[in-house]
Amino acid sequence: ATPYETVLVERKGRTALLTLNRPKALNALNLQVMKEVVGAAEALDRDPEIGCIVLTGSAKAFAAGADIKEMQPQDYVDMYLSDWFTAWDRLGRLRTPTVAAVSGYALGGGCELAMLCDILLAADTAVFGQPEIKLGVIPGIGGSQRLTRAVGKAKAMELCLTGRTMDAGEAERAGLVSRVVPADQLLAEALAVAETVAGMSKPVAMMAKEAVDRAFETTLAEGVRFERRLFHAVFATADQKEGMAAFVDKRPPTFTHR
Ligand code: CO8
Repeated sequence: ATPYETVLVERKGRTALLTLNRPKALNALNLQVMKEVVGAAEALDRDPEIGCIVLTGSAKAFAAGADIKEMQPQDYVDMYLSDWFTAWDRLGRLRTPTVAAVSGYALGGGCELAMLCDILLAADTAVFGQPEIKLGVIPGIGGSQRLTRAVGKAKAMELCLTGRTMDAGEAERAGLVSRVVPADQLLAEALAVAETVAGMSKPVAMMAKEAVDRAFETTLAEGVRFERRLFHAVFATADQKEGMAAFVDKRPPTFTHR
């Protein structure tokens, strides 16, 4: 039995599936959802038997944003003292690869939550946007930064200033999502991607994730240096020996995640 009310946790082999479960509020992200999703994800992140984490919502809504009703009465000092939403940052610091499977609305905090994941798969029904400005606020979980890095300034500015949403096709063309799949195949596809990732050497997958993430944090020369150090380091793993031996022997590798 899962100890959480707003997120369901399932394990399928080396893959874990987190399903947001606040259907009446279209998975609006209140503080309870934040605490539970981040708590569940961090517990899975520490588990060596888990190689990839999938995060999904419902068919209608991945998440329709931060909970507007919860935020409405807050004032500046409330928000500042509690450092409102700071725990979401921890989701971006997980070391295990993550996949967001987005169907329906991914608006505001929902779009930001999807962008905190490593691989973003969209159903053809997905709708992305940062409509906060229509409520008199701005993105608060990294949207102005991650959307701009993902789709470039022109589109990010338009979305953040007008609140216009993007459908799945536009999101794919803009580089926000890696692929669009028919809605009824989204979960199966996301789990298949996760199983593929989880079947790789865990330490090597973690290093690949770290290396790609570094591209957003540093200069090209420093990023390449960082990659080169990790590349050299993978030769200390048993899985590099196994992966290359398997290729030479023309057989599938059996990684031990060491
Ligand atoms: N917060 C709270 N409740 C919500 C939210 C939300 N973001 N979205 C939907 N709900 C609730 C509705 O109030 C409604 O509840 P009830 O049945 O009690 O009236 C229920 O979910 C169903 O919603 P609708 O009836 O509106 O469903 P529709 O199918 O008619 O419309 C929409 C779906 C278009 C998604 C619509 O619900 C909508 O526009 N939602 C709000 C989208 C939005 O503006 N999101 C951005 C929120 S702000 C944010 O995410 C970032 C703020 C950053 C703060 C940072 C602080 C540090």
